Amino acid sequence: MPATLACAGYRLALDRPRLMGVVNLSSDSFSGDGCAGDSSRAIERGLRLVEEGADILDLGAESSRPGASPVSAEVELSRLLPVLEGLLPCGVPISVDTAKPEVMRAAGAAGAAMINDIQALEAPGAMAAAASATAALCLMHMQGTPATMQRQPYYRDVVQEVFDYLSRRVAAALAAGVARERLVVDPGFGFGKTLAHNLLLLRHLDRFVALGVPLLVGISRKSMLGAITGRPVGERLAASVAAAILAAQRGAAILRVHDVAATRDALKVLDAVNMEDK
Ligand code: HH2
Repeated sequence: MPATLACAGYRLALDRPRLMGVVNLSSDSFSGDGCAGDSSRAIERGLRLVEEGADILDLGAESSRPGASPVSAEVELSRLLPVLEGLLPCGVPISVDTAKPEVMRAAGAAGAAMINDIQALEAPGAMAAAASATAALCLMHMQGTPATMQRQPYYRDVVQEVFDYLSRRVAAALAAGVARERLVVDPGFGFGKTLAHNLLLLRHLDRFVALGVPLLVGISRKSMLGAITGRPVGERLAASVAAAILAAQRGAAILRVHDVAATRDALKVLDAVNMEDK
């Protein structure tokens, strides 16, 4: 397993779990903190997350919440580029959450250090667009599309099926000429999965380490936490932090979170406990 992730001009050391802070630029993000076309507010949020300890920032201009409607590449880019440009000097790699090859190309040219694709580079032209750059690539599993994914997710063996899918996408990326040190995989919590599926994936997360590339996990504020705690999205901080720590203990290398400061503190406790073992 690579000990660092190659992200364009950055090399991200993965000797301990890293935090990816979410900056949502859409108007309908499920998490309730979308910066909807307000670039200055988004840049301010990004800078605050870096101050709080984010190791990467993830900019998303198209909501992937269940039932969300897609936006055009033009709209995505008009939301992304000013924020990406404003955050480039912040000192951490900037990831762009997109599935569109034209957005990948433009974001890469503008300095994005990671492409985070919830469709695992399945869109026509996406693999070629991503392979031709030097940004890190996150390949995520999803069953269906955001518009339909929560209607009736079905698996015979969710852990094995997600594992096999990610294994095929890693092989496809390597065959397209992507260096292994640029790859990250993500089981895609909440993307075409019931609560039972999500819990099985989290319980057996350590199995994904065998894929030989770092694991990224995003559970922060998601509806599975609402289903477990009965709390609305604005009150899921404690549950989100607990889920992040459980994922880190099972091998997650990068945690995608909305609440960086709180998760950072919890990771410090985990680090301190793990140090005692060494
Ligand atoms: N989850 C969301 C979006 N992008 N990318 C990865 N790799 N993993 C995830 O779990 C993931 C993701 C959904 O969360 P959010 O961006 O906060 O909401 P929305 O898509 O509604 O803006």
